[in-house]
Parts: sequence; C-alpha cells; structure tokens
Amino acid sequence: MKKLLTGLQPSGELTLGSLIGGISGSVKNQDLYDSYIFVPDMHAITVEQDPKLLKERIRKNVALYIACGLDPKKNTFYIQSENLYHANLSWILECNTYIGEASRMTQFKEKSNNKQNVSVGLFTYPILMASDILLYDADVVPTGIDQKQHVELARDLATRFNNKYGETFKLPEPLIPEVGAKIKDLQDPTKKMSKSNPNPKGIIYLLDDEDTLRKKVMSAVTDSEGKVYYDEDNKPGISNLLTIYSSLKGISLKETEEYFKDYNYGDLKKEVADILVEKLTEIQKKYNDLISSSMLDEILDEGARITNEYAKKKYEEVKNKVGLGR
Ligand code: ATP
Ligand code: LTN
Repeated sequence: MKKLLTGLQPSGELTLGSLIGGISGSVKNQDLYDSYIFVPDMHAITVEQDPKLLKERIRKNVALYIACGLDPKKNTFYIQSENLYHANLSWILECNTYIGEASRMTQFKEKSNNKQNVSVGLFTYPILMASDILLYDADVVPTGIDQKQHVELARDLATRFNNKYGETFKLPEPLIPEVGAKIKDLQDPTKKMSKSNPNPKGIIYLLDDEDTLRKKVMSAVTDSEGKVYYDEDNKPGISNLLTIYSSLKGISLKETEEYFKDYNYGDLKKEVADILVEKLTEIQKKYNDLISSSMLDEILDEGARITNEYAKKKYEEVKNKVGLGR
C-alpha cells in the first residue's frame, strides 16, 4: 500500500466547510493508502498564537477528525512537536536550500506582504514541511492547491540531497483533491464559509449546540423570490442550503432540488437544520466520548512511538551521510 501523509493545521475551529470539503475526502483516502495524519503545531507558531488556545485546539481537532470518521486503525495520528526529528532534519535541509528558491514561495510572499515583524520561521516554513514529508518516505501528500509549490520544493530538495549524498529520500507526489462542493457563509453566501472569519453568525462550527445550529440556519440570508431551485449566481443563499443538504444526505443536487421544489423557504431551512442537527449530534457524541477518555492520548502516544521510530532511522542515515556527529 502506498503511504499518504498530510498535516492538518490547528489554526481555527473546524467548520461544516472543513467537514464537507476536506475531512470527507480523507475518509475516502483511508481505505486506499497507509495514512499518516499529523498536527503541524510547529508550523502554527510561525504566526502569533495564544499558547492555551493552541494546546486545546491540537487535542480537540484530532478528536474531531476521528469523530468525523477518520479511523485510528487505518490512520496513524501524531503531533509534529512530539517528534524532534522534524526540526532536526529541517535544519539539514535548510543548509541545502538556496535563499533564492525559498524566496520564491508564494505563501511566504502573501503572508508577509506589507507586514512588520514577520518571523524567520514563516520564511523557512516550507523547508520544515519538506522535512515532515521526506522523513517518512511519503508517496502522496494531499493538500490544497496553495500548498502544491511546497510539495514541489520537497521534491527538489530530495532530488538535490539524493544527487549529492546518494539515494536517501523518496520523491513525494502532491495529491490535489477534485473540487467538491464549496460551502458558503450563511450570512454572506457569496463567500466561502471560512474558519478564519471572525464573525461566527454565518459559520456552522462542528461543535455548535442544537439551539445555535437551528438559529444559524433559520437566519441564513436568502432572497425575496420565494421559489426553491438551484442558481448559484442569482440565488446563492438558497443554492448553499441545497448544497449543504445534498452533501449531508449523500444525494445529488438534482434530487435535492426536486425534493424541495414545492417548499417555502422556512420549511426548507427547517429540514436543512434537522439533517444538520442529526449529523452533527452524532459527531459530537463521538467527540465527547473521545475527549473525556484516555483513548485519545493512547492514539497519540502510539502515533508518536511509531513515527519516532521511523524518523530516527531516517534521520540517522541522513546525519551520517552529511558527516555530522562521531
Ligand atoms: P479557512 O477556512 O480558514 O480559509 P482552510 O480553507 O485552509 O482555512 P481547512 O479546514 O484547513 O480550511 O481546510 C481543509 C480542507 O477543507 C481544504 O481542502 C479546504 O479546501 C476545505 N474547505 C475548507 N473550507 C471549505 C468550504 N467552505 N467549502 C468547501 N471546502 C472547504
Ligand atoms: N502547510 C500545510 C500543513 C502542513 C503539511 C505538512 C501538509 C505542514 N506540513 C506536510 C502536508 C504535508 C497547510 O497549511 N495545509
């Protein structure tokens, strides 16, 4: 089985968008690959973080991913900072990366644009990411299109190292997911539902309680026509509700449109809220069981053990090839 590796940023509370657009894809992949899923908490601190919140979110997000269907028997879960080899290999890779090529990384250019006090960590971020990938001989790396350039850097650094010191690293392939349903903000349905948006009113968080979920759906922005059908350009609000329903129900948009064609907006919203409450209550139950049990720590301890063992071997090989130590 080929090895898949991906990092899930603990940068915000997970939303319905993360579930439908991101986590569902990983759930499909877990049967196709030997999957390694980790929390890149060291990448998170390349920008300002509240330490308490960061720590909470790391555990919380792993529990939520599992509650959403990522099976700990099929995936190895671990936390980047619990494996010191990531940073150690990153240093050696940094010494084999040119300032010029690191300066071409578009994420750094965007994130540092017009900002003062940009950290050096933000600049070397892609090299740590290359280390995350190369340490484990990953075959495929699922990421958004924005991270493709970083996976390509990992390939370049692997090739350079292999040429200089002999065959050591496997060249990873980026795995860009097909564009699936885009879930929009309930208050501004022309915009993506984004966990980094500071206004929570239009965002469904996976841990919202039933009352909040119903209120958010019932106050979703629609239009004044009064007819239910899919038209993203002219009826973004109604189209978004149809998309949410069809994704959660696992039926096509056409079927969803047909089902709701004689509904008024209030009744449509009520049924969308019902299915949302049903699905998220199920996820929240699993989440609550996990977060309050010792199972989550056992999963992460086991992940740390497996990945430390693998990374140690790879790192020792690299260290020797480069001539470090005795
Ligand atoms: P943000 O939501 O803060 O903009 P993001 O897009 O990186 O950040 P993540 O939760 O990190 O959100 O994304 C994980 C995956 O989920 C990505 O593949 C992303 O495209 C997808 N995703 C996130 N939000 C949505 C959304 N509203 N609709 C569809 N897919 C989404
Ligand atoms: N940069 C990635 C997170 C990430 C990652 C990785 C993904 C860090 N290390 C290694 C894949 C492989 C992001 O922002 N999504």
